[in-house]
Amino acid sequence: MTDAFRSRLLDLFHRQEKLLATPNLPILPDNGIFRRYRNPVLTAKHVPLEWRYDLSEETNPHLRERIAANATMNAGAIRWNGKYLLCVRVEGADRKSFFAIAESPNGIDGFRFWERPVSLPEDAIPATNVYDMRLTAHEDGWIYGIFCAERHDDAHPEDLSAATASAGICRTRDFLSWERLPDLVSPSQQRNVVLHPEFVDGKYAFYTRPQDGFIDTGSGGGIGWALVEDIEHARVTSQKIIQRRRYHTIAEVKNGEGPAPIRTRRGWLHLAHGVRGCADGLRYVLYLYLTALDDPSRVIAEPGGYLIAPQGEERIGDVSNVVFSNGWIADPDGRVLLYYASSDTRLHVAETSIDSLLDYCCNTPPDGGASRFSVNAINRLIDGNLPVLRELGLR
Ligand code: M1P
Repeated sequence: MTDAFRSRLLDLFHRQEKLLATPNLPILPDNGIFRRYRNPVLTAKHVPLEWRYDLSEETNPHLRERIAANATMNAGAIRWNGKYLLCVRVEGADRKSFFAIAESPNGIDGFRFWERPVSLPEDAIPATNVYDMRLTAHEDGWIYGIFCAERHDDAHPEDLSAATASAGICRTRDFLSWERLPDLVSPSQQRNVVLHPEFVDGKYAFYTRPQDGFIDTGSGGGIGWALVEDIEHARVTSQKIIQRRRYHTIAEVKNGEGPAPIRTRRGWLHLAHGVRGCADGLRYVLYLYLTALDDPSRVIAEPGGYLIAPQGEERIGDVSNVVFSNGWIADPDGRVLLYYASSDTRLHVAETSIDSLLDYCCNTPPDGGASRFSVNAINRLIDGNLPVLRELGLR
């Protein structure tokens, strides 16, 4: 190996090691509900060099990048053997996404990819693109990954952008070997499908997102709920909408379940994304809702507005003005790490707790549906606050 080659190779590695070892610090003060961290937890620059470069001087004497990584985003998340694992959507420069496991000792920094990306077995009809895996540790003992499998829609051979979206299903016990089950059979296209962690009435329960086309949810209505008898031949026979899209809300155009919900003392805590249209295109934000413990499809609290919206550099990327989440981890002590991607480009963490999220869910006024109800809610808050401020001589 020539000195020049060795020196460039070591330089590349040392630079990446420095990035991977950078401590992540909270941005303070926070809003009392969740705190952001200064650095993304994963970017395209975190993808191992041996996945991107040919490190042989013979075949790549100038040590040029051969297979570029474009983005690290929309990750499923789980705590496993005391470690924080992310099943990351890595997207190459060729626009193909695949899954790769990254691990951290604390969930905030130090994420490193495992040796190789996930080798996912195919369904009967191979997919062109796979993305956005939701991980569910199910009470049946398996860890399931539900993801979007995208294929060209051959009903429209002339239209190169015509595609279909369906829910792919796989399962694992060690994140190394994956069993592929047949895709969810559904009367409509599906994206953002999530498996509930417990049996409901003895059946597997799915959060669905019926859609008329690959992009349009159209008559789909919102986030659905479907019970399925057999996970090995999963079929949606009926689904009801539990989270509707509504006019002039953060989820007017579409919405979708985020990660699998978390069981809490007050109900199932859900994270979802809502999408609205504006002159600038689509804007994706994250919101919470709570459902009943005895019926995870019955909404019992629905705070108005968003929990997290893109801010600062998060607003810019491949698909700008987007935050998206399909992974969070609840620690035994109640800490919650919420992983969200910004603008389909990079992955961040927000730190919060079950208590904060429940308090937010149950004490944020619901969306009243019109400006006058927003003003009424603010006036009620002011009525309660004025005596406090007067007592302190601040008003
Ligand atoms: O580009 C924003 C997001 O768009 C899709 O979400 P939805 O189906 O709700 O529009 C997904 O493809 C997601 O991966 C992406 O982040």
